[in-house]
Amino acid sequence: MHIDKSKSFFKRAQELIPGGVNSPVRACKSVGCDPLFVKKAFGTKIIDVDNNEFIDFVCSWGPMILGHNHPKIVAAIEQALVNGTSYGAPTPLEIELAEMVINAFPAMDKVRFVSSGTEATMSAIRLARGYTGKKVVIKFDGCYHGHADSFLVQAGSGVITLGIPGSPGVPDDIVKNTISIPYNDFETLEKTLADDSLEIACVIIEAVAGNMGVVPPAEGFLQKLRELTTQHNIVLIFDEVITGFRLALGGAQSRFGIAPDMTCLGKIIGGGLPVGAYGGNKEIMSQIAPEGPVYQAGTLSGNPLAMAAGVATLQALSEPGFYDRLETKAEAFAAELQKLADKYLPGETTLNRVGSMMTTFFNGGPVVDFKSAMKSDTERYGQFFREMLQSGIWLAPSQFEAAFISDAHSPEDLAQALEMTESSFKKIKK
Ligand code: KE4
Repeated sequence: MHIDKSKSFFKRAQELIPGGVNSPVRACKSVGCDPLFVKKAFGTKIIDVDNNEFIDFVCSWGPMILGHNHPKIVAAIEQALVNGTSYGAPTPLEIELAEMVINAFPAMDKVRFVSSGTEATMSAIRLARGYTGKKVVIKFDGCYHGHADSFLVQAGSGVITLGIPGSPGVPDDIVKNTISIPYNDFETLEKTLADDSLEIACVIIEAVAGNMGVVPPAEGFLQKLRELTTQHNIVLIFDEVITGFRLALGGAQSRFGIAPDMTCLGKIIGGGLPVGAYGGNKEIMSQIAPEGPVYQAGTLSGNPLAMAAGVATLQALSEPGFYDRLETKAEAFAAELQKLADKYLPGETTLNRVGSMMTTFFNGGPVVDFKSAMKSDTERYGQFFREMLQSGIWLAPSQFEAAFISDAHSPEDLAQALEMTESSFKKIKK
């Protein structure tokens, strides 16, 4: 595979941009190669600057559930574009997207749009602190909620991929108000939430973790979390930046039948353009400026192009049968993947899947939390990643991320991916 142009772009990029990338995990450091630079994408295909073609299972880290360059999304953006790109003033499009989001998430009475998942979660915990007058945030080891200071303790995603312990630059007196406990650990959860001396404002959780690789909640864990946060008057925040509109139209909360006090969204709701959102019941959301005293703002919040892309995306996702079709496809693909793992790497991998998000851990398993995920053989994952890339399959450049199936993945794409997985497994077999 020729990658000369990517190499020269990467060399130049490193002179201008830290690490040559605008988000660390894209640097492919943990999988032992340099990043390829993208020229264009359509459907499930990514074409790099050297005209190599790949079948994409990263889907821009989740947003591209309809595939790249979907004609309906492009048309919606073009239609908005002729009217301008940004006004810094309200538009009817924001109402349209807000109605769609609130209809899909009944636990939300009101929603505020921002420009990233980080902004959504950062604002949600500020609101929870302002609403409760308390200061401590509980998160879970291996969960990642974006790069706001309060979250960079035992975070997932790029933080564990790059082995960054927390992050320099985050003052101790910020971090001391964030307590990270093990995911799926009922006993620690119960003990922590019962400790009134902690003055806990909120608990924030990825209802299905995607940032330590995919780790589902243990049977009853979310129910227990809801029960305890209600009992102790603690705001429960579901970070559904990945799972919102991914696992169902109503996200993980609809799949598991839990009503959190607040929900954070991102990725899919922007249809590939920068959108984040946080919402909750009227009482909590009334505390946000200008209605209430808790401040949050954003120049490009509610950007018309992003709103148009989001509306067109959610319209497509609302079509009858969309999620059944996606589930059937993902389930069948995962079953075949499991057969290959059993045949070539028996007992050496664990496949965790919820809906159309999945991770093959190079780890005998089970993988149920951060500690067990970290037992994975990241060297082996790096080998697998490089073999798959060479054979035209674009996977996440980290063991601790999710692979995504989109509506655009055809039977041929999936058959090709399975064939390349088989040849890669054969090559990395010990
Ligand atoms: P952004 O600020 O990156 O839009 O969203 C932060 C965020 C919040 N919550 C969850 C559950 C998330 O997964 C994310 C971001 N996800 C990572 C990948 N898992 C984004 C990729 C990257 O950092 O480059």
